[in-house]
Amino acid sequence: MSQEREQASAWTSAFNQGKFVRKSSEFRDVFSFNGPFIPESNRYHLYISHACPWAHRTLLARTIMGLESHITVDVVDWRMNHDGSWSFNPDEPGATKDSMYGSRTLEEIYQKADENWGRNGKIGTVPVLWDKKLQTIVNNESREIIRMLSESFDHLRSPSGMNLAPNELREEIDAMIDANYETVNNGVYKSGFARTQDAYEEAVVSLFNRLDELETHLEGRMWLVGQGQGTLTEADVCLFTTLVRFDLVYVVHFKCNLKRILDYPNLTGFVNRFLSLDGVESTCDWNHIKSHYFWSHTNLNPYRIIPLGPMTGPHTKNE
Ligand SMILES: N[C@@H](CCC(=O)N[C@@H](CS)C(=O)NCC(=O)O)C(=O)O
Repeated sequence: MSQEREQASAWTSAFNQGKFVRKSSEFRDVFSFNGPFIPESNRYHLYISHACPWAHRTLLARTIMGLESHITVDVVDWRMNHDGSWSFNPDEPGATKDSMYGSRTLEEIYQKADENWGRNGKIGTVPVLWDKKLQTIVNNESREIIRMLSESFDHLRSPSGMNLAPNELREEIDAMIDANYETVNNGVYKSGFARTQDAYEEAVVSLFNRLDELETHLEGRMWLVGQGQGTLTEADVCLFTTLVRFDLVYVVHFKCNLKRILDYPNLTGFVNRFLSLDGVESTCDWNHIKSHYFWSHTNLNPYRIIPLGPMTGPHTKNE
């Protein structure tokens, strides 16, 4: 069987068991100093949603590396349309217009990159890394985008910016990101979008098993990988964007309620430590995060009621 057919058959089998299966990203080009996507200042643009944990990774990498003056950003409205597509709504606080083309929807951006886009029934996701010069999408897979920044934008990093994937830690970083991806990052979605009791329980149990392991792992450590107390890396970025949404959204909306992050002292310490890094707090739009999930997934929350709580957690700090 071809690899593609094998994947399709695995997808159907998981779907038939009531499991949530994430679609794969379509644009997978990488930067190269030999072209066509040469890493240069003011050539690339990020389309993100503040609600989305995957897009948040890319905004964080840009902030922590100090690349704000080299890579521009637009932010979609937190309201995801019924078909899963995103719109621009400059009237919404925290959202922007499409500063490149004044598009109404992110679908228009995908169509510019692929004229057949839309005919295949696919809906574009955030984040999108856009090349302003060649007017196309370079990549729309968050993990690859942050690695491309670590690898190819290091020469533009600000003096106080950090490289989030030092060579000597790459293997450890990748293993940590892998270990957290299906269980935690995607695990919350697998729990929330499960369509059978068994699929839900399988997801939520492996999610909390992994959180328990991470709680132990972080004992006496600041960051997930590296010697001693650890070094801040992409692995922390990838875990943080899920954990910071957990108590605010996932506990209720995705039924991830065996415990809260607040019940885990080391994970709570990790979230607070990460939040106190320069510029990080300003990348967290609590209203976009919370409103997006409860409003957008009407299959889970048909009346779009947004819970008042929780009354504790990082989102209450500036209220
Ligand atoms: N694999 C992608 C996942 C991106 C993703 O699923 N983004 C969500 C928002 S959290 C999205 O745009 N969903 C729209 C849809 O699926 O139609 C990545 O990590 O970049």
